[in-house]
Amino acid sequence: MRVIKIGGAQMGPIQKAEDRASVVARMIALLDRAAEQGCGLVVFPELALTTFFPRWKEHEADIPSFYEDAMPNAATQPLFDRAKAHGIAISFGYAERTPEGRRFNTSILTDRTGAIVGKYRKVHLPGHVEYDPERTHQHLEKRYFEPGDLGFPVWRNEGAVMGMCICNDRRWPETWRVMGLQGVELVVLGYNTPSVNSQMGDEGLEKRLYHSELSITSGAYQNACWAVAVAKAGDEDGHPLMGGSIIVDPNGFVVARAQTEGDELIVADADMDACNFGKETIFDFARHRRIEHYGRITAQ
Ligand code: ING
Repeated sequence: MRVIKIGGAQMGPIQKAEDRASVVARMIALLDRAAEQGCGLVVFPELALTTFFPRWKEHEADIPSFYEDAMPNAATQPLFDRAKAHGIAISFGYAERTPEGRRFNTSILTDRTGAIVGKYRKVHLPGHVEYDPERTHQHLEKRYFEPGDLGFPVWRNEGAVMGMCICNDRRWPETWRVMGLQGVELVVLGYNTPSVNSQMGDEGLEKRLYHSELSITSGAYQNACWAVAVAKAGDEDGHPLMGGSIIVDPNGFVVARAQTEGDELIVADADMDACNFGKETIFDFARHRRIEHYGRITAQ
């Protein structure tokens, strides 16, 4: 039994004006709650340190102020220190600016000592580059980030094979299978998903929650791995983000689900050996896949 007690630390809204210190304090409060419950790993959302700023144009917000030039840094060091004190591994997303000025939608994974063991840069950027007046709200991730250049790596951490993806990545089966082919046992991801579709106003929240859950449960089942998907939720400056954070087992069943759109911790005991049956039978890739028929997937 390789059981990891996993915490999904859903966060409520972060307003444009909220500073990093206030956000980090909220993250530490969730971390303390997770420590009380004996968690060994806590997963935070995509862009966990700031509001979802890709909804704003340059003249509407101080876009450069939302990026981090180093990680950890002065604002986040207290979070890393608290995680180390608790002996809890963490993962969270943030906007990364490299010394060369390149910008990525990034997430990191630490071990229980607070050391960063993995970094991931979001590959599938939804939305658009130019301002689109037809949309009810903007989604300028293609304007503010480059597609990730690190692929979909996995890392052995805390006795398990772990991988990361971010938000829209979860909707693409290739994301899951590339990690599945590396033996991933736990995929952690954060998301900031608007409650309404900027191009299809009548698409209800229920449908959006369904498509998110469908993407995650399918990815977990089809690759015999655990998945922890954590939302930033609630109303950010008048723009609602959906909740729906879940923990999914290697058979695709939801074993924990957030009930609110605020700061909320969901917890599950995840036995990494529960991945073995699927990987050794129905999804024994070596035995069952027929790659001679799959070429189109990597073609244009
Ligand atoms: N947000 C959304 C997501 O993929 C989206 C964008 C929503 C795309 C719904 C398609 C349908 O969850 C981010 N940040 O990727």
